[in-house]
Amino acid sequence: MLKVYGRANSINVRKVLWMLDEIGLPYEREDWGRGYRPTDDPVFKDINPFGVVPVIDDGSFRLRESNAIVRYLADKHGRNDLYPKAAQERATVEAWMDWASTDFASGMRPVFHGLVVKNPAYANLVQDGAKEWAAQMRRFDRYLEARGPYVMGSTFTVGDIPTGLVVNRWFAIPFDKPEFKHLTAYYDRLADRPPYKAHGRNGTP
Ligand SMILES: N[C@@H](CCC(=O)N[C@@H](CS)C(=O)NCC(=O)O)C(=O)O
Repeated sequence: MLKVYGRANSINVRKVLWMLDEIGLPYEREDWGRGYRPTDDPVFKDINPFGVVPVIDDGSFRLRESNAIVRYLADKHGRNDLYPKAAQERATVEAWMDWASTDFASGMRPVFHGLVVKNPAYANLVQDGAKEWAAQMRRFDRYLEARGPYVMGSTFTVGDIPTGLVVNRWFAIPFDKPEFKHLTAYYDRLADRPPYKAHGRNGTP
């Protein structure tokens, strides 16, 4: 059976768990990371020398990097509906995944680590992070209005997975934030999917 290494409250592990449920694939999971066994444990360093979760074992094949794992699972299980084969569509989905893990998430990190993890190193960075995050959300809200309802338009794809998890954090972390109508509708629309309710909009920021 496929094995996932990583705590279920990690935003990056949640991408993988969400995808596994989209496919309906059974898996086992081992807790590693903050609050559990540390990722600098020599046992884990052997699993992923870079010391972060998630990692999967699929038979004799081991893979790290959440977005790569999501795409691998889609390909392996023939889910071209979620990860299109055509080069231009595929590249566009990948661009969404890259963006959601970089620009879209960069303001989120200080807000999350400052307010949720309560790491004092982030305390002075929360305000600027919240501003940057809101600017990204405003752009995304406008995009959804013009070209939604999903990142690729009319259909849900793996491009919505990293994006949907950042959006969950936006709503699940209590802080002073602007309201965005189309973003709220996106958050509600994703919640129609049981895998998102299980691993995204599940009460955990
Ligand atoms: N680029 C990596 C980032 C992985 C990452 O930063 N994982 C965090 C959790 S979200 C981690 O392992 N943190 C250390 C810990 O939990 O102890 C990916 O997308 O998989």
